[in-house]
Amino acid sequence: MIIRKLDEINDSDQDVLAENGNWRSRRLLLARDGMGFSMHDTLIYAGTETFIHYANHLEAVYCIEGEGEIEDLDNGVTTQLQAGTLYALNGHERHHLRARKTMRMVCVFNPPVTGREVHDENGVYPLLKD
Ligand code: 9YT
Repeated sequence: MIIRKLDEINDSDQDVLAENGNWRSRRLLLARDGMGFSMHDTLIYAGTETFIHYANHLEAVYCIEGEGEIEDLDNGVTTQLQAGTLYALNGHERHHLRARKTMRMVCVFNPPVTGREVHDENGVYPLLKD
């Protein structure tokens, strides 16, 4: 069994800040943990807009604090996000993520991220090997 506490992830090498400062991702479970998915406790900072395209991953995101919106650019649909809302990018949708109040999200990735991924210039996480 694996036990993790956010306190031990904070400020470790599993605590990743986006290069543009828009988000911070505390990566609780990674590829090397062998679960088949990774799980992150992520903060999306108030007032930010981030273009994202997970071309190589499926991601489910459950908002537990804050508020904002996701604009699905492939389908032209904008959805308001608040505590209790989940979105799952089962079609690798290109999207804009905007936070009005800092949002805390539980994010699950399949395949799992290995640890240090940040978005490239196309909003994509590369597929990395362990
Ligand atoms: C919700 C979202 O995609 N935020 C960007 C960071 C990412 N979820 C991560 O690596 O935790």
